[in-house]
This record gives sequence, structure tokens and C-alpha cells, in this order.
Amino acid sequence: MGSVRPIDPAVVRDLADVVGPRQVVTDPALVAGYTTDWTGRFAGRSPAVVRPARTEEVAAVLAVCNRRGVRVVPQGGNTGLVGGGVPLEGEIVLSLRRLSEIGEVDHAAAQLIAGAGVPIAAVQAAAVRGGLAYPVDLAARDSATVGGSVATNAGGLHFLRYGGTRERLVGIEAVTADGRVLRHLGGLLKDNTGYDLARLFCGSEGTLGVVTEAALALSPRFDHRVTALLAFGSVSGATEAAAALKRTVDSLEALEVFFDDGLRLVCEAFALRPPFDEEFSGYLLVEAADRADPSDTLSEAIDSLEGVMAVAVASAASRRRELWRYREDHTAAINGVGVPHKLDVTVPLGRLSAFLDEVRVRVHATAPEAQTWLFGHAGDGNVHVNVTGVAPDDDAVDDAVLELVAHHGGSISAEHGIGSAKKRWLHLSRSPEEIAVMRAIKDALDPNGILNPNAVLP
Ligand code: 2HG
Ligand code: ZN
Repeated sequence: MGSVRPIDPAVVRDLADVVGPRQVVTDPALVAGYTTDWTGRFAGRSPAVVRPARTEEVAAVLAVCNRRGVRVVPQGGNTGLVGGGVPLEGEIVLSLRRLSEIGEVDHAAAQLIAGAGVPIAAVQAAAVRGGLAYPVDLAARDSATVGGSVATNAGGLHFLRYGGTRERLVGIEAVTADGRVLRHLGGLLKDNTGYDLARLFCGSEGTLGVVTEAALALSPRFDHRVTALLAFGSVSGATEAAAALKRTVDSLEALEVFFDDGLRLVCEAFALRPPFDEEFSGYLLVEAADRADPSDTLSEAIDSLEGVMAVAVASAASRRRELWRYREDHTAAINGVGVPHKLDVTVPLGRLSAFLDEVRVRVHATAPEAQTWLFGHAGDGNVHVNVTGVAPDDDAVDDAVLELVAHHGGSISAEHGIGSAKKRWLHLSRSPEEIAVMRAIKDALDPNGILNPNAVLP
């Protein structure tokens, strides 16, 4: 981490005029909380964090930065995993957490409008209070924000049933690099009036504009929910069962996969009792939700699967939570082993089993001392390849894994985005023509290149 280039006092004065002096944070001890990502792999530096509370303030801040050529990294809950919210080159941090207003549920439309700084868990709670649900769900729900989830098109645990953030997004308010406010929050589902800017900004990782509010489509609230943990003797047994469950259980809401080494690590890290007396090679965590109890439907589907070696089923919330911990606690447990390289990939479902076998071999051949941890969203073909035991800036393993993904016709990022971590490999998933069009859009919307300059585009 280099030294921080001091910020021009005139810029600080201009920013303080907009948000008030207390909301331009320059004390290094406080700034430090915004400059490193959650994994510890991406450590940046910044002279200042600016914390607007309203859209007009965001617009005025960006106008100042654009005029003075000051580069900006927008940041929500700082739960990103690809270095997309970290000021790697001394940019100022634009924290959106104070945009924390949340509207009432619109029952007629089954929608809700939330500010960029509202945590996902708060959106979920508001939806439930309104008799509905917000189906985008992820382990970082208490810290991850609406703005960050829109900027990264967050996927999460329920993608197979409801899609990700882009599928839920029915309107957006965002500010362009020069401080113009784009507001299109009417929430009309049928609205063919030109380019869909909300969905363009969704997944743009703060490079095209800064999301300040989002209109989100809610889903029905299902009060009956059942969770099952299934054990298999082989990787292919688990992936074949996942495909069968996806085909047969309409109420399926989650279909997660992990393996013996990850389960052992989670149990050791958090002193959890293992789910079964014996160890097995692969595990599926399955959840179904419906208006009536889906237990029988799920049990029948499980009974007709081949290769199931052991089953634990839970309907009570506390026992369901215990089963979920075996999967959700992987991220935190792996962080305890060392700074991980996180590769978040999708492969076509028919290639999932082959990929899971080959990726371990590939990592071992590239870095024999490394440890490979595999888990993810089996229903989406989305594997979280975490590798510990290699230096944070050694890209050899990333290179080997992403080449293998491309070989299988997959995507180098299923849900975490490109950030700064993966832009070197964008060409493996997108053609030169596509990247040139993305560059043209970026240049049109942010001609001075002030918005998240280290993310997405090589
Ligand atoms: C998850 O599915 C998140 O739990 C995090 O996407 C994955 O830690 C990871 O690599
Ligand atoms: Zn995930």
C-alpha cells in the first residue's frame, strides 16, 4: 500500500460545501475502514471518504469531482469480493450508506422503492411486513446494500427460482458522472420507451453512474418451507441429483452444493456438530417453499433420487438455520485459513461434474501447495472456486481456473462481477466487439473517466 497523495484543499472545501464538513472524512484512521475489502486481498488507499445523504448531494459531489478531475469509487456495504469497491489508486470513496430511506410496499404493484444504502436484510424485512418477500438473498444480507446489489447485479441463493437483481429491478434513480439525475422509478412492467437504462446500469459496477434508488419487484411470501441436506458418495452423484431435483420440484428455492473438505473446515471453524456420523464426498442443501407444506413433494423427489447416502430434513426455523450454516459459513471459514483467491464462475449444467473434478487437478498442477475449496449454487451451474495458500498478487491459479472455465463454455463471473480482480480475463467471456461497445458506452457516459476507473474494462 503506497502513501496517500494529499487531496487539494479546494476540493475538500467544495465537497464540504455540498455534504457538510463532517461528511468529508479525511482522518486516516476512519478512512481505513473503507479502503480494504472484506477478504483482505484488495487493499487500497484514499485521501477522503464523502458521505452524502440525498440524491441531490450525490449529484453535486459528482459535479465537483467531474469538474476537478477527481476520481471516485462508489461504495455500499463494502461486501464485494472482486476489488470493485476499493480505491486502489488513491481515488476518493463515495459512500452511499446514508441514502437509507425505504418506502412503503406498493401492494397493487408488489413493489418497493429503496435507497442505495438500505441493507438487503432491511428490504427483505420490509417486504415481509407488507405480506410479501424480496427474493434476492445472500449471506452478506445484513451489510450488502441495495445500491451495491444493483451495481453488481447480485445473484444469490434463490436465483434458480426468481433470477437475480436484474430480474427484480423495475426502475432506477442514478446520477451520471457529470451530476445529472436519471430518475425512472414508475415501476411499469410494460414500458418500451427506448433503452432500458436501469438494466444497463445494473451490473455496471459503478462505472457508468451511481445508483441512488431502486424500484424492486417483490415476490409472494411463502410461509411453508422445508430444508434438506443430502449426502452423496461422489461428485457426479450430487450433480446428477441436483439436475433431477431442478426438473421435478416446482417449489424449489435453493439448490446448493459443497464437499467433504469444506464441511469439515466449517465444522472446525465454528465448533459445529457435523450433520451425519459418517463423512461423504458431496452434499446438496435443498430448500422448497410454497403456500402449502412442500415436505411431501420434496420427500418424494428425494426418494426417487439415486445415490443418496444420508438425509437430514428440517421444517422448524432453528433447525433449518443450522443446516444452512454448513453452506453459508464456508466464506467466513475459508477467510480464517488465509487470504483467498475467489473465482466465481458458471459452467453449463451438463459440464458441472467434469469441471468440479478438473478444477482441483488444475489448481494442484499450478500451485501444489494451494488448497482448493469448492461450493456454490448447483442449480445455476455456479461454482465458487476459492483457493488459499497462494500470494494475493499471484495470478497463476486464477489464470488456470478461468482458462478451464472458458474451455467448458462457462462465464468467468457468475455473480460477483469483474471488479478489478478479473478484468484481465474479460476477453475469455466477451468478444473484442462486445468490449469495444462497452468501452464506447463508458466513454459516452463518463468522458473524463472519473467513475470507478479500475473496474470492469481492461
Ligand atoms: C456465496 O454464495 C457468495 O456464499 C460468496 O457468493 C462466495 O465466498 C464466496 O466465494
Ligand atoms: Zn454465491
